[in-house]
Amino acid sequence: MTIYKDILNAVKAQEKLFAVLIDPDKTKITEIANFIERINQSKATHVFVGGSVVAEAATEILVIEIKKHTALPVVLFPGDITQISDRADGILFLSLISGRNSDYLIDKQVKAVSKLVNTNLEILPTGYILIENGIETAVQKVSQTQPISRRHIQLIIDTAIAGEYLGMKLIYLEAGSGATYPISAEIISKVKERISVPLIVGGGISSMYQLEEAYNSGADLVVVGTAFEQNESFFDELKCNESVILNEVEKF
Ligand code: 1GP
Repeated sequence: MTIYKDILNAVKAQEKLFAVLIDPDKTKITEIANFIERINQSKATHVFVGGSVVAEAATEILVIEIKKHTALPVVLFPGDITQISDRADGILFLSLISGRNSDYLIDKQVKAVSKLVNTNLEILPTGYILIENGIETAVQKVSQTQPISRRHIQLIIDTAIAGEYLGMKLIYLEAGSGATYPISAEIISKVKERISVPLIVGGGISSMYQLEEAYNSGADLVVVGTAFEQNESFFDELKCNESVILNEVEKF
């Protein structure tokens, strides 16, 4: 059980964490080795794998291929129980606490148990909070839930605190894949002030400025997916920009 412990240690040491999200549905296996090489050369500390709609078995095939090329922890970020693979190192055990659809609050989690009990995956209980960002995102469509308005900051804070009260070990503020507006600095800093578990932020981050802003506001771990799908040179920015506040995190 090292993934969570390492996240806590990084937070304590004020080191910032960075996850590259790979969507099995949008990734060609033949291009993985090259892509992972770029991840290895960047400041990334984690590889997340998941998507809203993924063909059955695609996740496991992808995870096996990723593990061949990197020592970084591979963490499942599943949109559905079909995306569980014991070839990964851990899983964000998500509950969509911004929504009111019992399927995504508890039902899918119950159904996942029979798969998870036979794996060595490190389970990372995560309060997943979807915040409106200007467009309807895949999470919203698939989960059939409404995101919280980005203007309703007190509700976002209360939802995050409720997640922590329920025992969730991570809070994930999600703007949605390809979001027009990433989570604002104000939301990140206000939530961070009020919770003591590590804070993950993702959705719509596509520039160094946005990445640094998320970290400066209090994000402990930032997730980026679409920016790499659209523009792999984002890796070069991550590698070359020495002003970036990302600190080296010891590889696992
Ligand atoms: C989506 O938070 C992640 O679930 C990452 O979003 O693809 O917009 O980087 P992007």
